[in-house]
Amino acid sequence: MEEEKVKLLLYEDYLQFYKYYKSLPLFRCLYFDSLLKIFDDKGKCSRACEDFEMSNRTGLLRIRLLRGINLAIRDAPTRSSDPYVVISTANQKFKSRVVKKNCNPQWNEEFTLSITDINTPIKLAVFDKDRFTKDDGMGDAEIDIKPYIECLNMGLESLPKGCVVKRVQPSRSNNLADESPCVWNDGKIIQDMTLRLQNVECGEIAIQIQLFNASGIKGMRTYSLS
Ligand SMILES: [Ca+2]
Repeated sequence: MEEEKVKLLLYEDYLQFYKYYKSLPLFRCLYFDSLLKIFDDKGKCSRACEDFEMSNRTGLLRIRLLRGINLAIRDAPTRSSDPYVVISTANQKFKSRVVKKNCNPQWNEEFTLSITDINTPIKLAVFDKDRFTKDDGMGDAEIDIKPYIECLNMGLESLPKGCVVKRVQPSRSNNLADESPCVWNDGKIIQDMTLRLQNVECGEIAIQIQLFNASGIKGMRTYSLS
């Protein structure tokens, strides 16, 4: 099967595909959410699906940047700031729009990062836009997706809509300002986070995260079909 075709396989197609490979000797299928990988008896990914295996090793993290709360003042004359947010991982960087003269800005912007390893740090930094001088730092924080991943591993299919799966508490090892609920809703989990900015005198950032195709990420538990 061509690589493109395999990439597009969803659950409906999966059974047919599975049946086909099951008919071949030495093949074993592993089922990951709505996608699959084909392995031979030694656990090596089959040559036919090697490309697919590579492309499937990436999860997508959608970060909705909601708002800033009581951000630091960096423009003395106006007693305000012109904040924007930079979200980055090892090889990706996203920048929000600048909200002028507002220490409680509303962004409501979405960014989608590809994630290959749950241990790769995801960083968020806030800056004050300045026209003639270098932009000033307004603090930073790290986004910890591990509690979210733990929720995914819980097997949630039977839960009612709107159910809080987990409440992540603020601690020294995360940048949470408040309790952070992971809510199960219509087959997906959304986690609300209020991040306390560090390396700054004050300020918090409210975000929402959601992970897609997480089963391909390094560090995830995998599910065996047979
Ligand atoms: Ca400014």
